[in-house]
Amino acid sequence: MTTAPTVPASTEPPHPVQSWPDAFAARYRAAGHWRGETFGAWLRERAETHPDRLAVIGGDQRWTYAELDQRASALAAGFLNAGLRQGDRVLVHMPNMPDFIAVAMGLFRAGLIPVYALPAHRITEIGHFARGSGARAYVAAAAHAGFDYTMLARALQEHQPRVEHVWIAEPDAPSGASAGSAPADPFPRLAALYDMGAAVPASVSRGSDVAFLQISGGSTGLSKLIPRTHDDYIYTLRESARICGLDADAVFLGALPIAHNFPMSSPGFLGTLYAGGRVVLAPSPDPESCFALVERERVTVTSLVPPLLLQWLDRAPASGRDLGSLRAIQVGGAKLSAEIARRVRPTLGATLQQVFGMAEGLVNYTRLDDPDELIIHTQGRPISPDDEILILDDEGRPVEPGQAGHLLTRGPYTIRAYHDNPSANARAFTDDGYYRTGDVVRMTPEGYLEVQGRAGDHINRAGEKISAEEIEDHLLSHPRVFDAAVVSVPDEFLGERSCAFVIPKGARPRPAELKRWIRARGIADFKIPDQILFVDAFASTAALKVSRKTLRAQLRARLLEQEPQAG
Ligand code: OOB
Repeated sequence: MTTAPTVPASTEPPHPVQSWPDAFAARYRAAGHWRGETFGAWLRERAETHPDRLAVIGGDQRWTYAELDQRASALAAGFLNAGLRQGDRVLVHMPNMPDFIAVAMGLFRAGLIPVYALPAHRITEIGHFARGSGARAYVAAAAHAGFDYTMLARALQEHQPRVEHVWIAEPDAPSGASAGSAPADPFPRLAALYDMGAAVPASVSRGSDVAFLQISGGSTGLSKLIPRTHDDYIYTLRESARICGLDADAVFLGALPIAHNFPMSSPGFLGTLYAGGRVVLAPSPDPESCFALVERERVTVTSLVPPLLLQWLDRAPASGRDLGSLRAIQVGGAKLSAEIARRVRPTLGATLQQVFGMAEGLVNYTRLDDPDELIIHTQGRPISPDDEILILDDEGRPVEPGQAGHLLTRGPYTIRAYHDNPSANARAFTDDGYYRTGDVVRMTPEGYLEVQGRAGDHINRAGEKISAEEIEDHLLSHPRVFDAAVVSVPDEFLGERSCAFVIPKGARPRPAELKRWIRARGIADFKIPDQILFVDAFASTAALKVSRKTLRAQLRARLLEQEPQAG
């Protein structure tokens, strides 16, 4: 498989590559899955076919396809004029705002490679992504949800001098606000690039090129970088839009952070634009602001995580808003209980679609016309006839039909390797290219998957994935922590929450102090343990050496025994 040609050599970290063996690539092309389309080219094509149709709505912005295309070109030109070169990686750290979409499309157009961080990420995570990707630039919102990203930008440049360029996007100035006053930070404004000339081609990439790096849920240790190609990702957009019935009349509400794979591409904002529909961006996922947008913009589809769905279900009846335009509510990211699933149609008047996917690739959907039983009880079936699914027991043998086992998969849009990470690759992929998802599933006679849980040590907190190991490392950095083990605990609202067992060194610190300590290390808030319990020692067993995995399982069992109603 080929790579983009123009990255200057030697001191550069490896350019992201994504390679399927030739025979597979040939098969996916012959099947028409991979068509050599690129993001830059299809946006231009849409802008030429229906220039005046609305594409993106957010804050006080309403952009047509022609405008989005023009902004993408201006940003592409601006990034290249500043000295970035095709193949360079650019960290994108923005909440749901129209500029996010213009930046993503502008980077694609220039052949630059976005690395998507979530708005909740802080300097530790951003530094990690910058190192891992070798990013040369950082594009962020000025501030969001009370956090100042320009401070983060300063810290990032201090620690990662390779990040030469920073651009800051200002959200809409509230009317009468300090428009025109000089910003307190020294960084150039993204908006200034919109004035640049737009003499760039619609696309400089090939279908087989890596289009962007997505981040993994981080099941062990720190998040890994996931290289996705134009070919493979556009295939999922095309098929997701078809499976979800999106066309030019679709109005998609981006309620979850659109940097996440689910609202990005399943079918998400990209699938909606691919289908010629309209994307509405909610600044926050809270039901009230979302309901107002649904009513005003006649939203037809949105994607939610289970705890958010629960809030929507609780608040919709008394909201006084007209939600009658909603046709489908997609729910994914974490397991949805059947009891809640049942309430969707009667309460929201829309069809539930369960979505079980992962940033590494495989996405499963229940189909809109499936019988209720499948929609309520399963997490759907794969997008593609060429998605290969294995369900294996602990010894690696296929389970009997209908039994639960470890899910492994490969196919036309599931990666074969993480970016530049041999040890993670050795763990996560089999020799014949299957990705070990870490999920435990069973398959119904209809070929639908039911997620039973996770084999690994990560916590799925309302769809946000937390690696136990990563948080233990932060705890262990505290001078009064001797040892720590982080486990998941069932939670009625969040699905799972995190609990840290800590053996103190000398005087026991207060839980609040430990939480402050971890927060001060600059990590996403959702990773801070919900609960901290002090113990004198970890459960001892006959084994002299207990693996952390076993230890976590023991501690979790003990906690559940002691606190059956935990939550
Ligand atoms: C999505 O992507 P990630 O990469 O944040 O997380 C993937 C993991 C899966 O391996 C599974 O453990 C869990 O999230 N998960 C679900 C689920 N959807 C994802 N567990 C149970 N039920 C579901 N419906 O979360 C993601 C990516 C694309 C589309 C949808 C979700």
